[in-house]
Amino acid sequence: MDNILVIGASGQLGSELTWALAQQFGAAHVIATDLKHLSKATLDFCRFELLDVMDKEALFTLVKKEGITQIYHLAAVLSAAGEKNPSAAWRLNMDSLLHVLELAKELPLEKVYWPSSIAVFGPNTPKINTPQFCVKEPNTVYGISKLAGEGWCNYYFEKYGVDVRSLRYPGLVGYKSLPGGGTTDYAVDIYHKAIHQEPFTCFLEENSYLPMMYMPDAVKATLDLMNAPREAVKIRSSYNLAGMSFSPKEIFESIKKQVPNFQITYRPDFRQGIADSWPDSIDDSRAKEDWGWSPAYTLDSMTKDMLSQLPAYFPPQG
Ligand code: AKB
Repeated sequence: MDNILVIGASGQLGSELTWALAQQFGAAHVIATDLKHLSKATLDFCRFELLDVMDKEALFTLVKKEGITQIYHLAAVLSAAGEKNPSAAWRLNMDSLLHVLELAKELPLEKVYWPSSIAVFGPNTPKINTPQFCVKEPNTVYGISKLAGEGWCNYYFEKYGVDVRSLRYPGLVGYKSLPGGGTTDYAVDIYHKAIHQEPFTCFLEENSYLPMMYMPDAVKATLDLMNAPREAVKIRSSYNLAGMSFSPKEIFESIKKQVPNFQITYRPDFRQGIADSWPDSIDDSRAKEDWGWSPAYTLDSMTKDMLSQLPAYFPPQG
């Protein structure tokens, strides 16, 4: 019987993936962990433990005590937040991964999941249909840490047989929680403004294309990869993954079909430079070939679902 530990469970992806894991493995077999107690309210369907993944001893003790067989390590400082404190971002993103990989080797664990990102690509990467294997010269600390992390995952797989699996997520859009510290966060914030009938100020230019994905697709991709037979997972750095690709102008137009009075202004800030260094769209043919990946949502079907689900999770104040 598998016992699952989710690290960073109260984040944007964590809060949704933890629920899906509880459905698959049974709530009694999933332990959600995060730095703050706060997350308990949104994670009351399974056990919650306070855990600072930087505390290697606490991590090892919990994993051994609970007979954990799989770790989903989701804690990270994202792109925009990382630029404000690069050395802290590097330490958290790298040290925590190395703690988990060491643990996986030592015990050993059955499987590890660790997310990478489109942030591994940089200004010299081909921008359209970015291939799985190509130049990667990231210019954010987040991107540098994700690229180094991919190298470590591949290293632990090749040298020690650790079954670690990874996806390069595009920007993720979901209605259950707010993202924090990313460059793609605008694509979530815009829906919040739309349902509250407020105008939206976008921190990216109107024609700035980025790869994006609706959360149900991201959760499905993660479970599909983790449930694939070991031999099917041929890439042990991280898989390119695509859902859709759109600009701020296109998401605005998609929302306007449902909210005709919605308004937007563009005021690009430092995050524009980060967005400019990332791909417009991604070639994920290896994920399709190796473990049968296929996304379900388009921009318009995501917009319809976001606008209908969001008010229940973020009702108007007062
Ligand atoms: C970010 O914007 O930093 C993240 C990512 C693309 O990994 N959402």
